[in-house]
Amino acid sequence: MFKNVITRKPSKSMVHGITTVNLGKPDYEKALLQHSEYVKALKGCGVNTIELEANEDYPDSCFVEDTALLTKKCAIITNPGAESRKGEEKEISEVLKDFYDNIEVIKNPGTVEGGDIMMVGDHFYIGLSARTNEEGARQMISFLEKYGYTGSTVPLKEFLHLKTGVSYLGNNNLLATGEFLDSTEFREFNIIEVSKDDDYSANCIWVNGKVLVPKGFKNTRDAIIKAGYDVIELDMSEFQKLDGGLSCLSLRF
Ligand code: CIR
Repeated sequence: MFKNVITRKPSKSMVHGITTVNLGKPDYEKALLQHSEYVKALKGCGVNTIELEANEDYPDSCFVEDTALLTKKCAIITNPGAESRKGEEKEISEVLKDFYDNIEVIKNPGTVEGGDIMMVGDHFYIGLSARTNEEGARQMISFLEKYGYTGSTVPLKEFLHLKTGVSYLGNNNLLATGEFLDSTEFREFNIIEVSKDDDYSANCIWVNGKVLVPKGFKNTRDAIIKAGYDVIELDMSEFQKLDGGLSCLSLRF
């Protein structure tokens, strides 16, 4: 169960956020509305929400997931690999002091972004991507082991982050698409397959029994319902324009 969720309001500067897709610039007002629906949905899952103010200095700062890994026993502050995102993690570190006694920090030359880390019980899968390097993963695994957890790496070929293409929904159910459909790392899971055309919807979040799913992906939604979950659909169009999914917009702990 998650008790708390941290989010950060989108900044006006989000229109300058990093993107690899050709969907146009996000509409800021619409993004604010979608973000408030997202926070409302999380509240409906029974969590306490900590809503941080927008930070205009960082166009991608609403994607707060990338700045830390939060576990039951410790917080690990990441070190973003994207140049324009370096520094986002410092502010989160301040906020986390109210919740954690044990705070660890990933240091250069290691880089890690939270979107590359997927928690499955006490094990953490760490994607090796353009944002998370081997040294960052090595530091992350050694911090995890210090607190009794385990970690392993998963090399990425096409996706931005590990969780762009795979989401753990509990009960051994794994939503997966593209390169992760036949990964040896994930072969013990019940795979809920997301088609290539719908690959944006492989990023969903499980929050206390409910699954938040991006709106407009009927096949994915139906497959998740068929697996026994209550689903909440959310319009994510403005965040999709910046390669951002549902998990990216919060830190859940
Ligand atoms: C970026 O490229 O960093 C942002 N535009 C999107 C970050 C998405 N975050 C995530 O998947 N955890």
